[in-house]
Amino acid sequence: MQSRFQKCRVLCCGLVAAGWPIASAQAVTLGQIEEFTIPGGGWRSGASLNFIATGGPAGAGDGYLEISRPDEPDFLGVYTVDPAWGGETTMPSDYVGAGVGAITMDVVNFGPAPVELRILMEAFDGAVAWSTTSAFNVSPAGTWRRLRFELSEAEMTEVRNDQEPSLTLADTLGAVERFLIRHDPGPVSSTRENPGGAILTTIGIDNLKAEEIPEPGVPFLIALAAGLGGVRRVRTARGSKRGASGHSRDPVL
Ligand SMILES: [Ca+2]
Repeated sequence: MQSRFQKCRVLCCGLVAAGWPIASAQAVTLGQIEEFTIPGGGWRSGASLNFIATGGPAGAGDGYLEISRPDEPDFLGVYTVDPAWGGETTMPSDYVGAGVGAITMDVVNFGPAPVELRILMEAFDGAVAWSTTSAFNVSPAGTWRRLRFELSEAEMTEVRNDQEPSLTLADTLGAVERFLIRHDPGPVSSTRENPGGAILTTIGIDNLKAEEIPEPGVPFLIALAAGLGGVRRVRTARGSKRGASGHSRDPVL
């Protein structure tokens, strides 16, 4: 029987062979940045996904990731298969232990339609999911702007928990297996597969950074750390329930 590490190695090797290199094979670390300096990096989407070698926030020679629905309106978003961002079921990423309390990123919308961006974090085979509650409205101005998504109870909403009612945001952020950035218009969506907003537009993202929890959030970090004691217990208790959620591992975005 393959160990979880062996399974991850097989998966990573397969993705590299497919021409989509994984930027790293380690858990999230405070201050890590995805600058899209090379194609790939372990990002996936049901939309058109392209590495653009120039025109990022720093201008000429600054690569970025383009996510586009150029022909027909459909769901727009991107998720990662890089364990460093929490994109691998067999290697959950511990945002709490790393002290990461926010995700910042540069975003541009080339239009023609405005987008409403949220991020979604999933754990426990997709059984539990939290989304940022409020969306950032990014107009099709074609200019880069920096967004900051706070990973806190105050800024996030539990949109799915169909396995363990006792699981908390701390449990989820302590074992992230899926990290999505998506157009989710209107009230926060409760589903992964249908965020509720088909759109025709083209956006770019760059300089994703795992930021520390701001000073006022220190008590929150302590609270999260205290909550970690339940993570292993819950994951162990969930062992027989894994795979029973019925959620696809290939989100439609
Ligand atoms: Ca860049």
